[in-house]
Amino acid sequence: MLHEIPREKQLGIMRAMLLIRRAEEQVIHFNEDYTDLIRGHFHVYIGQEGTGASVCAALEPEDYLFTTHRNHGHVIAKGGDPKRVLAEIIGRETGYCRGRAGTFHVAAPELGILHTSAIVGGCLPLAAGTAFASQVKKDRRVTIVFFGDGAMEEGAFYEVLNIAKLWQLPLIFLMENNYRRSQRGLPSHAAAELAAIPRAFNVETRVIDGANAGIVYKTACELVRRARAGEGPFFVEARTHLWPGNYRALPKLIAGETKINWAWEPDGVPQAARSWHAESDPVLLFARELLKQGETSCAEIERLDREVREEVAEAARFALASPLPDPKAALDLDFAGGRDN
Ligand SMILES: Cc1ncc(C[n+]2csc(CCOP(=O)(O)OP(=O)(O)O)c2C)c(N)n1
Ligand SMILES: [Mg+2]
Repeated sequence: MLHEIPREKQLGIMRAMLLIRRAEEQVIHFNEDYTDLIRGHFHVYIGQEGTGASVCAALEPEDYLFTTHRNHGHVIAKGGDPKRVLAEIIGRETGYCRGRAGTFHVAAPELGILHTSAIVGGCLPLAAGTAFASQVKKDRRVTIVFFGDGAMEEGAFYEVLNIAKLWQLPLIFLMENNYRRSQRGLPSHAAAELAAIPRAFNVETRVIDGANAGIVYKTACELVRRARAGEGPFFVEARTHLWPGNYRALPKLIAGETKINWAWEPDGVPQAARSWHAESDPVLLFARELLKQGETSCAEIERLDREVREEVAEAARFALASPLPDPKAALDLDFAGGRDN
């Protein structure tokens, strides 16, 4: 699989995955090491990096991306500056949305991320809108909408799936199935197989291992190319195993920060998360794949990780040193054009 992906691309995906992992660990530190830095609860993308990083590596900068309450990883993967992402998460004026959006709604129009909604399924109709605009304008931009398995319980999902197929929109539905809902023990969907639903709407559908970055990248390249050529829409179900620190709405580093050498020295993984890191951690799985392929050494991967850690530490310093928005300006951005309009 990996031999089909240029080495520079492989290392770019590894770097993006590490950047997301280290940034999300920092977000958890923001919550655990400080008081009231993050107001309310939050979600992290740990465990799903193989999907977001690899899909975004197949996109062009001008392509549109929509995401969810679990958005930090997608914004970074689309080229987001970790400084501005972390600053937004802790509500600072230097954040992508000038501190007004916070952890749940990080959006960056300059990266093709026009809006982020924490309403489950909330971005699906908006994604159909940009895909329709691209079709009308013939600008060859593709829209990708990330959402969780839970969004397939929402009515908007079915309307968008239907109209996207009828109008053959350049839209890719990227459903990240982390089985979080079913872990509560209650069935949350009547369908035996979620992928059967888009198939019933005659939407070409792939079910892939979302923790296998190589497979995700290859699938995304093909579908993005075909969506750009007018063959869309497409549906992808990317399956991952829920990171055990993620179960509740206040994620915890139950095994501490990930050590990259666990990829080749698995005995070091603490018992609390041993089986997950050994079998399901997309970052460690991809590092292992690179090593197996033989063109990348442990030292190179460690160097990449060190660089990324420094970048995230610098981003955290930037975010913490940034000012909160001026309370008097709270209403300034309510309406396009300012409060006088
Ligand atoms: C319309 C709506 N209903 C309920 C919620 C509360 N809620 C937040 S996350 C979540 C679970 C969503 O599951 P999924 O879409 O699979 O995302 P995951 O957290 O598993 O990544 C729910 C029900 C919400 N934000 N919006
Ligand atoms: Mg889910």
